[in-house]
Amino acid sequence: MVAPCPTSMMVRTKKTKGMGIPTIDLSLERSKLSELVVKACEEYGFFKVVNHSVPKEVISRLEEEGTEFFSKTSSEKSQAGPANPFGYGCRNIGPNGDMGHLEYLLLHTNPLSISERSKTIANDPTKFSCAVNDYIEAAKGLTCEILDLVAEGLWVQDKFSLSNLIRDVHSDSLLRINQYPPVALKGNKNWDTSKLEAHQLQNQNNNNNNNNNNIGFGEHSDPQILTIMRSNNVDGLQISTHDGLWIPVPPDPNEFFVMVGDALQVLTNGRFVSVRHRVLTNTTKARMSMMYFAAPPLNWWITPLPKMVTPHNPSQYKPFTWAQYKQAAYSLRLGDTRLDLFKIQ
Ligand code: GA4
Repeated sequence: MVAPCPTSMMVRTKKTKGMGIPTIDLSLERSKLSELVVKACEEYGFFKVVNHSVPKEVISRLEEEGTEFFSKTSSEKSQAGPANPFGYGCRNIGPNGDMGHLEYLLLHTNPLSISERSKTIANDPTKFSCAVNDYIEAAKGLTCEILDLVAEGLWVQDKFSLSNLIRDVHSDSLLRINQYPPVALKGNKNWDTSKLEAHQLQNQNNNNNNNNNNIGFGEHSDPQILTIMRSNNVDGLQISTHDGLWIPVPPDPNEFFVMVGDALQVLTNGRFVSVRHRVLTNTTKARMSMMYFAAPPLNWWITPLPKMVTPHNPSQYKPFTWAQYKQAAYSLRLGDTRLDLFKIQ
């Protein structure tokens, strides 16, 4: 378990290598922290947190389990699949033909479902379940801390109104571990992103049906409220700015990246915009990433927080349940902007 929300935190934001990604230091005093979390959510829908309270050992235990699983033979791994939607998947993403250069484990965070799944995933299912459950608890704690800061920064009366959405035992949150094998470049040298500056990336491949072979995970936004992501020290993640510029995100194995999802866009009535992101494969090294996707229970309604709706700023979205939104997401392609279906014209 992660310690409850720290009482004293402050913020320091800095730009990551001049690329503009905000970094927020959670260990400092609280006063301006919420303001800066809101600013980062508004400007990028994405930021990095440092000095969080997730123990290193919780991270390394899950990383070890991931490494052990992905090093198994294909036929051993396929015992844990197919991922429809949960379990082991290889190259297929979702049910509508999207593909990427990756293999993954996609798990529901319900402890019973994890203990059942772990029997097909790990030689030592108890050790696997413990590593997964501890990581989920820690990621959930961090997510709640950030959502409480968001609520405070937006001056929402009930400080816990956002974190309560994911604290519920019936929360539909997910955990995903992705492994991207190294992929050699096919001719096009421009795809060596490590040598490219952000402005050179701007107009490259804004869609998912590219002829290049280095798309690990195609461009999309996450449907959930918030995503907490970390990876090993191998690059590949890129985020899109509001004006369509692709920015590479340097990996940082000890820290977490936070992404605004579609549901938080709705809850804030469009004040935050979910971040579009993608992963390109590395030419020499395997990238392993782990994501906690924070979601409410299936039958909960997603509507803008009352504070975010005024006569001058009416609700932009028709009310929908999380189950309805998921159904829409799974009926569309990965890169589609599914929120359009729920927009009030
Ligand atoms: C994107 C975020 C999460 O990885 C995920 C993905 C899901 C899947 O891989 O099964 C989806 C994708 C994600 C969005 C649209 C639908 C559903 C694939 C897809 C085409 C687990 C999720 O919740 O939505």
